[in-house]
Formats: sequence, C-alpha cells, structure tokens
Amino acid sequence: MRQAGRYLPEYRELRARAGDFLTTCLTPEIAAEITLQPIRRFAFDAAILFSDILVLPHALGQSVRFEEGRGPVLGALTQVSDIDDLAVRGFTDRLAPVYETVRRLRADLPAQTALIGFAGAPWTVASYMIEGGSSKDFAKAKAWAYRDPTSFQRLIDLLVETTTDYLIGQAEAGAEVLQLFDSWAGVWPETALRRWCLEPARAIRARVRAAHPDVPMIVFPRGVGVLYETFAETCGAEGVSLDTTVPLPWARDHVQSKVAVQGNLDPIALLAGGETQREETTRILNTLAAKPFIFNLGHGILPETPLAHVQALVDQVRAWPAQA
Ligand code: 1CP
Repeated sequence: MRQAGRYLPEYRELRARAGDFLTTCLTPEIAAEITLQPIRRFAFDAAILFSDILVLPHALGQSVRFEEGRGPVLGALTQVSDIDDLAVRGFTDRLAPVYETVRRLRADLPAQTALIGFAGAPWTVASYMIEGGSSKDFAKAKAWAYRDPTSFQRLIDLLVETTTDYLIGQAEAGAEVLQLFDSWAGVWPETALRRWCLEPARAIRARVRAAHPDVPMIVFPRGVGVLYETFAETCGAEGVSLDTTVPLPWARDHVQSKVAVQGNLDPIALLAGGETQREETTRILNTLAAKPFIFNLGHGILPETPLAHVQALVDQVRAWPAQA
C-alpha cells in the first residue's frame, strides 16, 4: 500500500519544496528519493515505486491534477468520442520519467530490497477518467458500462493494452514485482465484476507474463468478498492482496491455498496503536505467516499515523514467531 505518503515528516518536507503532485511523480530524482525515504527509516523488505495510478490517464492526454484537500481532478470523459481522442500513440514516451525512476531505484536500493512497480487496474482507472475524480457511488462510470457496454469495453480494452505496456516498461527498467490496484472492484455485482475486473486482470497478467515470465504479479481486488477466491483461481497472478475485511481463516483456506497472500492489517488499527494493533498483528501472523505471505496493511496508511506505531509494527513482524 502507499507506504511513502504523508505520515513521514521527510516526505512532507520534500513535497512542500517539489511543486505539484503530478510533477513530483514525473521527476525521477524526487520520485526516487521519496521511494527511498521509508526504506531508510524502517528497512522494509520491499520498496514500492512512488508514483500514482493516475499517471496513466495523464500519459493518455487527459488533464489530471491533484488539488490540496480535494484529491484528483480529471477532465472527465463524457462521450464516446472522448475515448477515441485519447492519445495512445506516444503514451510510452510520456511515461519515460517513471521508467527512469525505476532504473535509478534499482541502482540505489540495497540488493536485498525488492522493488515493486504498479499500475491501476482498468476499471479503477476508468472510474476516475469518467467520474473526473474520486466518487462515492461511481454512478457515471457504472451507468456508462450498463447503458453502453460496447464503448465501455473499448475504454477497458485500451486500458488493458496501455497498462500492459506500462507494466512491461517498469519490469524492463528493473521492477521485480508488479502490483495491480483495483481499489474499486468491490462496487460491482458479480457478472459485471467478472467482465470489468477479473477478465482485464487476467489479460494483463497473461500478456505481461509472455514478456517477463519471471516477474510475479500481485492483484488487489479490494472489496470483492468471496470472489477473492475466484481471483486467486483464475486471474493468473502469483499473489493476491487482501483488504481489511477478509476473514483470516477463510483467506488461509480459500485464497492462500492457491496463491501467496498480502495484507491485511486495518490502517486504522495502526493509527490507533497499542494493544489492538499488537493483537491484530499477532492474529494475522498466526493465521497466515506459515504459508507464502507478505505482511502489509489492508489499504493505504493514514497521514496522521504516528511513526512509533509503524516502528512497533515492524519490530513485531520482524520478531515473529519468537515474540508472538
Ligand atoms: O508509497 C507510496 O506512496 C506508493 C505510491 C502510490 C500508490 C501505489 C501512491 C502515491 N498512490 C498509489 C496508488 C493509488 N492512487 C491508488 C490505489 C491504491 C489505493 O486504493 O490506495 C488510488 C485509488 C490512487 C488515487 C489517488 N491518489 C487518490 C484518490 C483516492 C480516492 O479515495 O479516490 C489520491 C488522493 C492520490 C494522491 C496520492 N498518491 C500517492 C500519495 C502519497 C498521495 C497523496 C499525495 C499527497 O498529499 O502528498
């Protein structure tokens, strides 16, 4: 999850100097430095590239900006011709700074620290492209898909293609693991979920594997409940990232029996700290750590999370099982 973020004073300090958020993402020197900050402080086993899922719509020519206190604001797609106007040709060149950041990082990170590249999944990215930003109900994007599935499919196909190229570009630059974030997968009924989330993830996974068979992929279909098992069975990824609501014994028996799992401490438990944080962490470790497992949060860390809580978590996970 977003491990850099606003909880680190050194991040806030650098962001204040660096200018707008998108420029920060697309300036290799700064993006690499922000990626390294949490590694220096906590020596995590893996670093996640500092960037954002909305760099892709920007590279496709859509206007994207991040407003303080409001989040992302995009020039929303409102009609079919807006999809046709997206600038697929040349989008790879516009992503070149991200590849440069990855190259720098692979050179600067300790050899034992894995570098995770990432992209947004087609549905989650499409939702921002159509809603023009964050949304509570996804009414515009979902209604488009229900009313006119043919043109919506065109947008999803275009995102499958460009996201595949983007992930392959990151692998070629030195990313050793790739994560696909479908943060809003959980808003669909099953049939639509299979079409707009599962199938695109499967297609991206298959195509990236054809180019880079040795680079594992983790998918994060947040909020899909029992369909986590279907993702594990059919999308082809080596790992599945669990959101905070997935029951641990169920995840062990139905998901971890098929692929590696990542997750799923509630970021608010980390914010609260103390006994709850410790007990929840113990529960996760006791249930999942015996099989292929990456300890992580179930969603992004909150900016107001005390550093001492993060340090306590790292200490506890590192000491497991001795002090469980
Ligand atoms: O450690 C890191 O910071 C990793 C880099 C990273 C990643 C993996 C960022 C930086 N964003 C993301 C992924 C991302 N971005 C997702 C998928 C994961 C998730 O569900 O959290 C999504 C949905 C976004 C979109 C996004 N970016 C929003 C909107 C969220 C919403 O509720 O609609 C916002 C506010 C951002 C900004 C952003 N991206 C990243 C950071 C550190 C920030 C905060 C910027 C700042 O204030 O400095």
